[in-house]
Amino acid sequence: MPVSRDSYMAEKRKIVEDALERFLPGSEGRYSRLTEAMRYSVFSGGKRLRPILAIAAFEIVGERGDAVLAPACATELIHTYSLIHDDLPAMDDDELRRGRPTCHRKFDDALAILAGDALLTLAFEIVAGDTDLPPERVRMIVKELAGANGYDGMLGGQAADIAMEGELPDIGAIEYIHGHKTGAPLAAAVRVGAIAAGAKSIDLERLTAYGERIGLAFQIADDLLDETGSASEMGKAVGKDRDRGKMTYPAVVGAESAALRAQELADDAIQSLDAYGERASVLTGIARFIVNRRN
Ligand code: GRG
Repeated sequence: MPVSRDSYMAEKRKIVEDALERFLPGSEGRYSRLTEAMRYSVFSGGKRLRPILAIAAFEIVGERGDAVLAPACATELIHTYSLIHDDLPAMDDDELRRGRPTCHRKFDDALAILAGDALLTLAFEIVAGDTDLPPERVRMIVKELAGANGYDGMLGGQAADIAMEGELPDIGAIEYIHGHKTGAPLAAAVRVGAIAAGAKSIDLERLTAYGERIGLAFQIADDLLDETGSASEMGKAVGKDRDRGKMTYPAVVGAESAALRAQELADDAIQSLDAYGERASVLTGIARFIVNRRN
């Protein structure tokens, strides 16, 4: 019987929370304010979508067990760092994240910068220190995470996003921004799970196609939620993208076409996994979750 997506996500979320607890330093010692700030942002109720995707990719390739946990948690640490820095006054200047004061509001700007940096570096430390995986897989995972989140991935997308604020709508620009800023880290989460499992190139190809499509769908859904969602459900301010003249999918093609495009991408993502039959039920369910979520 296919596993229910919701129970799978809840079970893996708990496993990820416990593993993050083991990987994160405690809040004692001389630098306790720093570790407190790191813990504050990591343990603030995120969906843990990226590590869950990594685990699901690891499992679809036929592996089970804890060897995926360090790379999976690394994706969440990098994600949390990006949220902390994105909320800073020099970026989006947000007061609320996941329904709580943002890291710099709770602590201060300097500590938020340092906490983000510390989470980014910790991500690589836990992957490199992973003795459960063969060294060649560790090397590939480090390269994957660095590439997808670096200048030609998330950071390049963010830089383009800032540079294009207030410019005329342009579908090519928006797909570049979304594909790099959000799509690349999400696709990398899927890929590191597959790499940890020693995936053959055909599996990696299928899962990459899935990851890239859900990555783009995720950001379109997020753009739509920014227009139609509520601040209480989202746990952060909404409507800011339009106010700032951000280049979003609904701003370029309209809300209706954007919603259709997100569903179409989810369908294409699911189709990339046809070869796995019922084994793909969890990843199929996650693709649907990504476009139908309320936060
Ligand atoms: C400033 C380092 C830096 C990067 C900027 C990825 C990014 C680029 C910034 C993070 C904020 C942002 C607008 C990301 C786009 C993707 C997105 C909507 C993230 C929220 O992800 P969820 O919904 O959040 O998975 P939770 O709270 O569930 O973890």
